[in-house]
Amino acid sequence: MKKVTFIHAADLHLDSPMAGLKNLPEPIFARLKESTFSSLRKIVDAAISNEVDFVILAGDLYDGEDRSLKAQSRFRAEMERLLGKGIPVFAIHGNHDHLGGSWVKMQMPENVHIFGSKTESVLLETESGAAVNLYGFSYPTRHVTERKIHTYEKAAGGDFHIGILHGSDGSTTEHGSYCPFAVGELLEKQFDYWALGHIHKRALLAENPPIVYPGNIQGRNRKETGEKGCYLVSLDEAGANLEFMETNDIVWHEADISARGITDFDGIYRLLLKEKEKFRRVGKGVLLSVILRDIGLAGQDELDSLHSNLLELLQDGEEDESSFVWTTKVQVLEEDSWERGDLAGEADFYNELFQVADGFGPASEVLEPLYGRLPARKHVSTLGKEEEALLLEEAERLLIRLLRN
Ligand SMILES: [Mn+2]
Repeated sequence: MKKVTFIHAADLHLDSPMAGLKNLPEPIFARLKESTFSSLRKIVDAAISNEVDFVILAGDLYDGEDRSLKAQSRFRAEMERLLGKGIPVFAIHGNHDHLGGSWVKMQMPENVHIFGSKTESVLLETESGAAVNLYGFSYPTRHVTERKIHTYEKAAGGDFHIGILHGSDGSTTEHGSYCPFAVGELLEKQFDYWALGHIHKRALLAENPPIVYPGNIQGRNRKETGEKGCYLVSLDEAGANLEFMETNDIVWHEADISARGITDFDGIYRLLLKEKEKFRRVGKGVLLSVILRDIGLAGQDELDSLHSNLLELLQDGEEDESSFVWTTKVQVLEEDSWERGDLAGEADFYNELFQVADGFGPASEVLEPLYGRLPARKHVSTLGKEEEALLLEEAERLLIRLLRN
C-alpha cells in the first residue's frame, strides 16, 4: 500500500518582535524572543527523527515583510539540516511575508520549494515510490482578499493530492477575509489533505479528508493560549492519521479562579500559589494571566494588598527558573454586595446607568483614538469579544463602587 508521511506547520512568524512584552524580566524575554526559532528547530528535529517524506510550511514563515536577516539565516540553517537528510520542503508565503515586500535576499537550499504568486502544482516522487501532487501559491501582496480556490486544479494521476493554502474560512468574519473559502469548496476538490495556514488557533475543519489549521508554532501574546506546534501526518489508501506535536518553548495560559469563601489576603495568595503550580512543566516556560473572581475580603488593607502586592509576590523568584510560571497579570474582580435589581429600585439614576451600559457599542469604537494611530497601533493588540465584555463589566462595577462610597 502506498503511504506518505509529512509534517504540516504554518505561521512560524520567525523573529517575531514580541511587541509590548519588554517589561518581562530579561531572561524570560530573551527566551520568548528566541522561542519562534526553538520551535522551528524542534519541528525539524521531529521531521528528521520520524523520517518524513517532506515538510509543508503553509505561510507566514517570517513575521515581517522585511524578513529579517536573522530570521532568514536561522531558517536557512534549519532547511539545510533537512537537506542533509534528503527531506524536501514545500512552502508558501502568506500575508505577513508576502512577495511584494522588500528584503535583503538570502538563497535557500535546493530542497526548499517556494510556490510562486500563481497557483502551481508540483509532483514529488517519494523514496518509497508514491507520487504526491502538491498545490499552492504565495501571496503576491499583503492583502489578497479574492477567492482562490478555483485556481487549484487537480492534476491527472498521482497517488496523493495535497492543497496548501493560507487563508480563512469565509463563513466567519472574525479574522479578516484573506483568500476566503468555504469548507465545501475544499471538499469538492477531492484532495487527500488540505494544509492550511493563517489562523493561529489549531483547528480541524474537516476529518475526511482532513482540512487542517495547525495553528502557529509559538504563542506570541496572551490571546494565543495553549500548546503550539505542528502535525505529523500519514496518508495511505485507508485514510489519514494525524498526530499533534507540541514544539513551543513558552506556553501562554489563562487561569480563571474563584476566591469565593476566602476572607483574608494570605488565603488568596496561597490559593494562587497552588493554582500556579498546576501550570508548571519541566523544561518549558509558562506565561500565565489570572482572572480572580468572587473576592470577599474582610478588610480594606487586605484588598489594597491584593491590588498592589499580589502580582509581585506571585512573580517572585520565577525569573531564575528555567521551568518558570511567570504571572503576567492578575485581574481582580471584586464580589459586589449589590445586585442590579436592588439599585434600580433605589434611584432612577441607576436605571439610566444600566441602560447606557447595556447599549454601549463595541469598545473598539471608543478606543479608536488609541488603536487608530501609530505608535499604539503597532504595539497594542486589539480586544477580543470576551475581553470587551469583561472590560465593560469592570467599568460598571467601578462606577457603582465610586458612586456608592
Ligand atoms: Mn499568521
